[in-house]
Amino acid sequence: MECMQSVEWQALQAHFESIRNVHLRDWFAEDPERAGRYTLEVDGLLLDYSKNRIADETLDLLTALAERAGVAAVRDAMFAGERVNTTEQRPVLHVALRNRGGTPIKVDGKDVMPDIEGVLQRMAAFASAVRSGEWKGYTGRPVRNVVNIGIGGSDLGPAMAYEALKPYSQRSLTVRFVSNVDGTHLAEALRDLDPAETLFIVASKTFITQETLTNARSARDWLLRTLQDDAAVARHFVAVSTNAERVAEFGIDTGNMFEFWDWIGGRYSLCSAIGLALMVAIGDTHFGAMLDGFHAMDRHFATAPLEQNMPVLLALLGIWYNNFFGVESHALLPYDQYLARFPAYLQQCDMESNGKSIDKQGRPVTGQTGPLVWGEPGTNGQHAFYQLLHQGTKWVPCDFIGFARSQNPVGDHQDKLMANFFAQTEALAFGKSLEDVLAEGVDPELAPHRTFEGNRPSNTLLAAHLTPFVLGQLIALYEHKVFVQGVIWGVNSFDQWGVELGKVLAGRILDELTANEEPVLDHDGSTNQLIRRYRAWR
Ligand code: G6Q
Repeated sequence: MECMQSVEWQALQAHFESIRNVHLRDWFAEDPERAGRYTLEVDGLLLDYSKNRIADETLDLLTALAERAGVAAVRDAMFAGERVNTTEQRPVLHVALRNRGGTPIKVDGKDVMPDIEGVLQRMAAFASAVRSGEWKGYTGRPVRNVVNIGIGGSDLGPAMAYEALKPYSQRSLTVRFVSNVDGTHLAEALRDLDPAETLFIVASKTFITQETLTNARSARDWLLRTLQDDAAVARHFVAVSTNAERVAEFGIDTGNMFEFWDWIGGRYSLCSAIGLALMVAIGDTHFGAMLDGFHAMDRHFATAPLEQNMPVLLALLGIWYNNFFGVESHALLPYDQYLARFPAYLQQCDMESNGKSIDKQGRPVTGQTGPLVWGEPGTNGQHAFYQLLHQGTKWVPCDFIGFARSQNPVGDHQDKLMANFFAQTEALAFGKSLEDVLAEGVDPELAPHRTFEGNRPSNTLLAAHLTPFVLGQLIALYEHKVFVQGVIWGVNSFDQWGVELGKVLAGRILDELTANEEPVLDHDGSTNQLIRRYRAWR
């Protein structure tokens, strides 16, 4: 029987009815130990989850649900290389990419670690050659610009991590990421670059993705317009892919290809060769430190008891709000400008993984699955959408992510940033009652507008400093959170048939947009009309 029909689920439903109206103010007033008890620290990453609408019993019941779902067994199966991606019959082994302990991990009886380590070594040698200037372009000049061409899972990870770890990057290199098939993206990325000093990394697992191949072809044309010799391509293009045949067909020497494997999902591929642009930017030592952070969280996830397991806790809290309180979204609010792309990255990780309505057995699920995930860095968001977070009719559970020390200790900026960080979680949880507002002498007519009901939950993740290690921990934390939720909802978190659909549909319409003769259109009336208008205006 699926989890959402289980007695554990029903027990949670009953418990929910009994505590749904309890206010965080009361819970904190009753229990001075609450904050300490609901805090977990793993390798320098602290999670304070006390500002959640939970009691001890909630956690016990949620843990029982995780046990019922077999979270530990499915987790162990994933780590052991079993085919937990059931609809594609593949193992799911992003954890092998950062398996720093060197223990063997087998797929069909073969240890995958030597291949993984071999590619990491090739990446490191290449990154070092580019960084030192030893890798020369076709005219003998060193590389000064690196442009990663990829989309979705082959873009968001390295693009986000490059932004996050910019202070660790070699600043003499310009590193850019081009994903959108909108020609503007490529044009703006290349407009001030010199082809003789520019290296393209074409990152595509399948090497058939329309956007990436279109951008890569146009990049090659741009290069050859100046360098005028096909032989230049070998010095200015490398590929990251699972598909050597297609890479060769495109005209990139497979000697310049960095391999990965079909048991790495696109959105889980940052630690594979997909991270090459990042490694070139920050060097293999910092890249290795990031892998260490991933690995530390992997070990914690694999070994800590469920009730003290950080990814499991985040997953269960998410389920508590999503499935029992009926909230629809989840906000990620990093108080660090370098994490500006972190919400977008995790949006893919979460929404592509658990945005499913059919369970692993092929039946419609009976309850809500993945939430809408969104967010922006603070404090910017405070001057924009936080109004709804504080006083809207719907509420949004939030994860606040902050650091004690800034990468750029300018004056008192960091203390001001973090004062806002702490104040927001406090205000969301405790609000401001009508009596308090009136006691401040506010006009009674205005007082309701200035009242905050509070009881809006949040998690706080705090670390000393945003290092490569901490970034690895944070990403692995959310990857495993999403995994645990997928297990409990009974969906396969590792396929993406909804994404495949777009890849097919666009092909047909493209022919209709570009046909010389007026095409016979048999879409719906709206689509037909829009295509005709586009053809007229194009
Ligand atoms: C990720 C998705 C998707 C994918 C892109 C790019 O999990 O499958 O975002 O990464 O569609 O695919 P390629 O790497 O094959 O070009």
